[in-house]
Amino acid sequence: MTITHESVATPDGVVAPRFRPPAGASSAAALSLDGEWRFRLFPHPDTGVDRAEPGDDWDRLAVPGHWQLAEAPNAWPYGTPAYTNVLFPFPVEPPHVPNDNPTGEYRTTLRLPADWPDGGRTLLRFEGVDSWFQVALDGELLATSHGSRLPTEVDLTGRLRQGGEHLLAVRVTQWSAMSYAEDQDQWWLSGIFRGVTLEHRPDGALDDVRVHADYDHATGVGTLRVDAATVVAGPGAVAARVAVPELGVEAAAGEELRVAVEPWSAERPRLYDVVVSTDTETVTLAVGFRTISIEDGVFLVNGRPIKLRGVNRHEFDPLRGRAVTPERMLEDVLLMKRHHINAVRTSHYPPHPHFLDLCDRHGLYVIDENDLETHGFEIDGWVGNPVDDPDWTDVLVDRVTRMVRRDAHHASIIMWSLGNEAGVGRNIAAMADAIRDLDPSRPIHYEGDWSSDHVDVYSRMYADSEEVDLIGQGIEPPFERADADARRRAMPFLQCEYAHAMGNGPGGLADYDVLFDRYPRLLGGFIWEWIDHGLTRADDDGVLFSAYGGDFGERLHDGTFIADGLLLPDRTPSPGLLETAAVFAPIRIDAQDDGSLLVRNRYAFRDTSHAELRWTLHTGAEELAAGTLDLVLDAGTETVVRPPSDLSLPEPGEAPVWWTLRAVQQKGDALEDAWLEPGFELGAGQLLLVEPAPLAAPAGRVTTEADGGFRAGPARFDSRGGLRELAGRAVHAFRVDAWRAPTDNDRRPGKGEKSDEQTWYRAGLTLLGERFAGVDVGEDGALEIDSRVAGPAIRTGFATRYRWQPVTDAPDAVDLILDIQPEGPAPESVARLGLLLALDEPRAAEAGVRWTGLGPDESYADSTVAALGGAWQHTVADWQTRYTHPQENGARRGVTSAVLSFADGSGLRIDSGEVTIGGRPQVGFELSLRPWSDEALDRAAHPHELVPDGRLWLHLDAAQHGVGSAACGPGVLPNAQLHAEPVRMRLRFTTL
Ligand code: IPT
Repeated sequence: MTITHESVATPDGVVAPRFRPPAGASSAAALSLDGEWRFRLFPHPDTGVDRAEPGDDWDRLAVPGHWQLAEAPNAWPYGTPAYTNVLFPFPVEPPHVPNDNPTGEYRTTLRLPADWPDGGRTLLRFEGVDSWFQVALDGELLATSHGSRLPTEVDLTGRLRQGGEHLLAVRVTQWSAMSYAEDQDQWWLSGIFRGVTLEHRPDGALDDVRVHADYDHATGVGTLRVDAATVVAGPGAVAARVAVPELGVEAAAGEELRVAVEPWSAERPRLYDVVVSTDTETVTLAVGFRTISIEDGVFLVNGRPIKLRGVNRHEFDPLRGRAVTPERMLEDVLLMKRHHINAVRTSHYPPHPHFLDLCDRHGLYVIDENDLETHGFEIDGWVGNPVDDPDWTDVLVDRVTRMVRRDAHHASIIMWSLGNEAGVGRNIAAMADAIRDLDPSRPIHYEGDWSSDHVDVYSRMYADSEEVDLIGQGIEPPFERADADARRRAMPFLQCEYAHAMGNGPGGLADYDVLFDRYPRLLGGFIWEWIDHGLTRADDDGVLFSAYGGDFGERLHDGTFIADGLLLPDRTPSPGLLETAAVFAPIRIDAQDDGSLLVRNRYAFRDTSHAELRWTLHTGAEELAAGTLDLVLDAGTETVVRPPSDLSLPEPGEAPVWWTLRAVQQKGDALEDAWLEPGFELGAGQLLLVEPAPLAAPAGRVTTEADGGFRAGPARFDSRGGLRELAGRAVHAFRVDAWRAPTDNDRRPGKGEKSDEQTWYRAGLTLLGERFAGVDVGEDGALEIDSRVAGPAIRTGFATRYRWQPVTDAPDAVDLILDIQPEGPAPESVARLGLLLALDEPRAAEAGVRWTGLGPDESYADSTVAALGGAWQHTVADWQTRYTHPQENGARRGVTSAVLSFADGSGLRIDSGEVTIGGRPQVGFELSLRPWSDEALDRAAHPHELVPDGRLWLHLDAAQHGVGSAACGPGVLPNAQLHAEPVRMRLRFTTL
C-alpha cells in the first residue's frame, strides 16, 4: 500500500521511540540543522517536485517556524493563520482532506562535518512537524511521519559521507488524515516548527534510558534504577554504568540503588545529576526522586496530599506561533512560579521537551498530554470518531508510546493524559493499556472518560462550584453504572479545565479554591488558559495589533475565543493573573468576620521560615506603625493573628485605616527560590480597622441663575435640573447607569438560558435615557431633582432623585445624595448601579488619578482577593486594561476618595459618604475612568481602534455585577450578582 497524507498508518521508516535527554546532556556528537532552509509552497501534496531537486533558487524560510508566519507581522506570503476551536475547517470525511492542501517543500544541504565520528549510527531527529511529512535524502524517500507535536527519528546510517554534502528534502502537508486527530483549540499553523538535529549514536552508545527514581517518605530513602538499552553493532549487549556523583554511589544499569536523598517536589525541585555511561557515551540526566500515590481517594506526592493550582498551557508566541524559543519557555515557567502557579497541563499535546527540563528544574507539576483531540466529531454525535475506530488503534497507541518514551524521565510529570475532547471508544482503553505497560508509576488522566473506567483520577471541566462541593464530599449524583460509580468515587477529583480566563475574568476563582482546600478528595485544577493566542499583525497603517479568529479573513472561524488567557498576547499579566496569584498564594492571609486574620501555610512540604510576616498600620499611603510577627508555620498548618493589642488607632478621618499583613520572601535557598527576589510577596491580607469619618452635613444654599438654571458650588444646572457644568468643565453626560460594555463572559449564557448581555439588552439598559420629572429648591437650600431613567420598549426603569447642596464654607464643594429606586419588571441582573459622568477634557488620557480604596489593579465582585486597601495612583491611560478584545475593564472598588488632575493643572476631587445597596451599607464607591465611552469600548474590535474622544468618562457606582466565567463555564455566582435594588450614594465633588 502506498502511504499518502490520507492514510491512517503509523509512521514508516522511522526509528523506534526512545528517551530524549536534554540538549547537550549527551557526550555524543550532534549537529543542529536549524537555520534558513530553501522553501517553496505548493497548493497540493502532489507538488510535482523531484525529491532530488535542490531548490537552489527557492525562497528561504527559517526552521524551526511556521510557514504562515514567515514574515509576520507585516506580510503573509505563504497563506495566513486560521483559527477554529472545535470545528474542522474542511468537510468531515475522514481520512480525506481537501485537495486544496498547502504543501511545503523544504530543502537543506546537509554537510556532514569532516570530523563526524566514524562508525555507529547517525539519526536525523525532528522534534515537531505539523502535520504530515516525508523525508528524503539525496532523492531517496526514507520516511513518512506525523504526530505534529511528537518526535520522529530517521536512520541515516551509511548514507552520509564525512565532509560530504547531501540534499535533505522534506515535504510537509498542512492537512492530512491526522488533522482529524489534531483538532486542538488553536491556530492552524504548519511546517517544521521545532528543531531538527543530526545525532551520532556511537557503537555501544545509550540508545534508550529509563529512569525509575522513587522516594520513601517514611525512611527518606530514594530508590534509583536506570534501565539502559545500548546500541549494539555486533552481537552481545554493552553494559551501562550509573553514577550519582553527589551521592557517591554507582551501580550497573538495571541494578537498584538505595540511598538517602532529598526528594523532588514542585516546592523544592531537588535534582541530582545521574550519569549514565558506556565506554562510548555519557548522558547526564537531572533526576528527581519522588513517589506519586493515590490513597483513599487522595493524591499524594511523597506521602503528602498536594493541590494542583495549575494552568493549561498552549505553546504560543505572538510572532512565532508554536515555534517557541527556549527563552519564551523559561519566561512562561518563571511567570507561573512568580504567580504561585504550581502545575501545568500541557494542553493538548506534549510540549517541546525543553519545557519539561525547565519544569523539573524550577518545580512545576505537569500533566503531559497526548497529541490528540477529535473535538470536531462531537457536532455530529461523534460519528466516525478515530478514538472508536479500530483502524486508528495503532496510530493512537503509537502517539502515547512516543510521548511516554520521550518524556518518562522527567520528575515533573505526575500524570499522563490520553488527550483532550476526543470522545470515548475502544482506543481509549488501548492507549491506557499501552501507557500502563510502559510506565505503571504514574496515574492516567483523560477527562473524556466520565465513567473513569480507564483512568486513575476523576477529571472534569468547568463543573460549577456547587457540583465540585458535592464531589468534594463524595455525594455527587451517581454514575449510571454502579461498578463505575464505585470506582470513580474512590478517585481524587480534578478539574482539568476551569475558570475560563477569557477577557475580563475569571470571576469566582476564589470560590473554587476554598473548596480545593476544604476537601481532601479535591486535587485542584487547571485554569483555562495561560495566554491569549493573539498573533501580532500590522494593520493598513502599520499599527501592530493582536489578531484573533477572523482577522486573517477566515471564512469559518471562532473569533475571540482564541483570546482566553491569563496573559495578554505579549505576556503582560492580565488582572486575572494577579487575582490568580493572590488566590493561589502559598501563604494565604484572609480576614475573618471576628476581626482577625487567618494565616495558612498551604505548602505541602515547607515551613514558612523563608518568609517574613510584615505588618503595617496605614491610612491611605501614610504608614502609622509597622512591625513583624514572629511566626513560623509548619507545612499545612494555620494560625489566627490579630493586630498588636497596644496598637493605638487614630480617630476616624478622611481615609480608612487598615492593618495589612504581608508574607514576604526574606531568604531562600538557590534551589527553592532562585526564581524570586527577596521582598517578593507570598501572600497578603488586611483588616479595615477604622472606617472613614462621615462627611459633615452640607448646609449651603443653591442659587438660582438669571436664565432659570441653578448653581450649587462648582455645579451648574439648567432649569430642568440637567447638570451642565462641573468643576468648570462642560458636562456631556450625567445620569444613572446600569449597563456596561459587555465582557466576553457577559456575552455568553454559560449554564444559564440567556447571557447577561441579552438580559441587559432586553431590560433596555443598553439604551438608557432620562426624563426629568421635577426640580425644586427645598427649604434647607438643596436642589432636588426627580427623574426617571429607562430604556426603550419596556417598563423597567429607575426612579432617580438627586439632592445637591453646596457645602458651607467650601465654595468649591458640592454634595450629592443620589437615590435610585428600581421600577417595573426586574431583570435577572444589572451590570452596574450608579452614575455616569462625562466631562469635557481634550487630554483625558493624560489625566492623573490618585485614589484611596482597593487597588492597585481592577477588581470585580468575584475577583476581589488581589485588591488591597491603600492609596494608589495612575494615569487614565494606564487605568485601562487592554484586553485583546475590548470590553468592560478597570473598575476600582471601595474608593473613598479620588483626586483627578487634568493636564491644564486643574483638578476634581470626589469623596464618598454613605453608600448603601438594598439598605446594606458599604465602604466607598466603584470608580471607572475612560477617555472614551462605553459604547465606543463595546464597538471596538481591538484596543488600538479606541481613540480618546475629548471627554473623560467616569462611572461612580455603588456596585457592579461580577464577571463570572460564562464564556465557557458558570456565570456570575449568586454571591456576586447585582440585582436592581434601591441604592443611596452620597458623594462630594470639590474643584481643586
Ligand atoms: C474546552 C477545550 O477542552 C479547550 O481546549 C478549550 O477549547 C476550551 O474548551 C474553551 O476555550 S471544551 C469545552 C466544550 C468545554
